[in-house]
Amino acid sequence: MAYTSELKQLIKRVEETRPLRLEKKRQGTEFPRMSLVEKEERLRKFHPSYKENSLQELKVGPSKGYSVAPEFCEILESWSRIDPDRIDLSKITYETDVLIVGGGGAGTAAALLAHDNGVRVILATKLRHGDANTMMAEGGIQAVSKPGKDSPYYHYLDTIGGGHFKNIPLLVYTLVTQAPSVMQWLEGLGAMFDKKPDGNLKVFHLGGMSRKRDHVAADITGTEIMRTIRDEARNREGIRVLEFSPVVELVLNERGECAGAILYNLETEEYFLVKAKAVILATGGSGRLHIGGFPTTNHYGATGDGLALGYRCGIGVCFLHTSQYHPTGAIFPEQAEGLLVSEKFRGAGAHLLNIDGEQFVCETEPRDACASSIIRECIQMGKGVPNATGKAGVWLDSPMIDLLHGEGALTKEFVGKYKLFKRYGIDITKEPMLVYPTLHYQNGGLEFNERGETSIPGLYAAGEVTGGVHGENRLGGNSLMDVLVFGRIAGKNAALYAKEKVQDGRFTLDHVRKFHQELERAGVDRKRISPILLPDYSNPSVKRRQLTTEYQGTIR
Ligand code: MEZ
Repeated sequence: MAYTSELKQLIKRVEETRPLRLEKKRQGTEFPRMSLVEKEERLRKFHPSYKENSLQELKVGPSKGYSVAPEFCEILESWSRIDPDRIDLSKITYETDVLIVGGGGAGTAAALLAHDNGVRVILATKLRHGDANTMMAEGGIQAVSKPGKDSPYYHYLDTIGGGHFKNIPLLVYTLVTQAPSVMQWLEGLGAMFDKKPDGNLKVFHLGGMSRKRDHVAADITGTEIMRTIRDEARNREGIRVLEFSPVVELVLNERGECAGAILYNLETEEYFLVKAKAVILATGGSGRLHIGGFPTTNHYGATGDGLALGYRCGIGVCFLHTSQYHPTGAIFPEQAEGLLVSEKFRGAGAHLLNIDGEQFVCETEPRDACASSIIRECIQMGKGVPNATGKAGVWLDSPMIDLLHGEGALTKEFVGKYKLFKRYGIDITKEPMLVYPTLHYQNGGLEFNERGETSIPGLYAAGEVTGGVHGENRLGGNSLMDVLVFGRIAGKNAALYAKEKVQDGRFTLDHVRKFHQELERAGVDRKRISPILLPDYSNPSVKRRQLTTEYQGTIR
C-alpha cells in the first residue's frame, strides 16, 4: 500500500528541512550525542525494559530471585512437553559424538569446527537448516579488518560501553580478538563482502562505534554468511542434518553430564532419542515471545527454546533484564509491521525525523538510547507521525542516501529493502520510511564461559541463547560476530571433550522430575509448557501483541 494522501502531505515537511540538514551533514555537523546522565534518564523514562513493573521475579530454578520480563518467566518456569516416566530411554534412534541443537549461524559454525576436529556431528534444527535470525541479519558484522586507526582495543571499549560496562570482560575480549580471523575464515569459505574499488573491504559506522568497522554484503549480510557456512556444512559427509526436529528435553547421565537429547519429529509427531557425548545449545533468540507487547524482527521459530532447556537442567540465566528494541522497525504498511529496517540506513546518513521534519536524536547513539528517544518523541513530545492504522512513528529519511553518496547508492546498498518497499508502492529513494522500535535481540541468556562451556559437563552453548557478551545492550554488527566466534569455540571444545569421554553412563531425566517438583511446590499452572516451539497466533493474547495498537507509542 502506497502512502496515503495525509502522509504524503506530511512528507513535504521532511523535504522542506532536507536541504539544510544535508548541508550540515556535508559539513560534518551532527546532532549532538547525549551525555551519560541524559542517556540514563532517557532509558529510565522511556525504554520498555526500564519501565516500572516490566520485570517479574523468577520463583523456581537456578536463577530464583532474579527478575526478568514476564514472558521469560513463562517459558523458564514451565513444565516439560514430555512425561519423564513415559519416555523409554533404552531406545536410541541416533548416536553421535556431538549433537548441535539449532541450525542458524552459531549451530552451523559449531558443526564445521566440531567436524574439523574429527568427530561425528548431528545438527538438529526445528525448521529448515538456516531458518534463523542469522539468515535475516541485514546491516553487518563487526570486526577490525585492517590495521590503522582501529584495533580490537577500540572494539572492546565500544562493546562494553554499549553494554553499560556490565558485559563479562573475558567474553568481550574473546569476541573482539577473534573477530579478525573469523572474517578471514568466512572469506576463505567464499563469503562475499562489499569491497571498495581498491579491493579493501567497505566499512560502515553503526550506533556506539568509535570507528567504522561494520562489514556488509549489501543489506543481506546474514544471508550471505548463512549461505556460505550452510553450503559448507551440507557438503561435508560427517555432518548429518535433521530438519523439523526440535529438541524438547536434554538428557543427562547419573554423573550429571549431558548425554543427549529427546527430539520431536514435527512431521510424524514422534519423540526420539539422540545419544551424544557432548551437546551444544545454539537455539537462538526469543523475539517471538513479543516481550513488552512489541512486534519483532525475528524469525518464526525464535521462541527461546534453549533457555527453557538449559534452565531446566540447572544452568542459570543472566542479562535477561533488558531486551533489545531495534530503533527502526517498519510500521507502514501494516503488513510489514515490526520488520527490520537496517541500522545501516543511519550509518549511511539517513536522518530520524519527527512530524515536523526535525531531528531529535543523534542517529549513531547506541540502540537502547536511540529507541528510547523515538518512544519519547512519540509519547511525551507528541511529535510522532500518525499512520493510517492509528500508530505513531518517526520518519527515516532514506532519500538522503542518494543525495549524499550519488544516485544509485541506495538501490545498490539496500537492494533488499528497496525491492520490498517498491512492492508496496513506496520508492524509498524518493520517500522516507515510517519506523518505530521493534523487538530485535535477546541481550542475555544462559550463563556460559569463554570456552563455550556451561555449568553442566558436556553441555556447551553459543550465540543468542547465551548471556554476558553484550551486557545490557548489544551493538549492531556484534551479533553475527558473536554467533561465529562462540559457535566455532563451542564446536571445537565440544569435539575435544567428546574425544576424551570414555564412559557414557546411564541416561536419566531426573533433572526434569526435580524441576517438576519445584514447579508443583510453587503452584505453577500445568498448562504452562516449554519449549513452546512455535508462537501460537491463534491465541488471542499472542495475536494482540503482534497485530493491534496495544503497544507503547501508539496513538489511539
Ligand atoms: O547486528 C544487528 O542487529 C544489525 C546490524 C541489524 C541491522 O540494523 O541491520
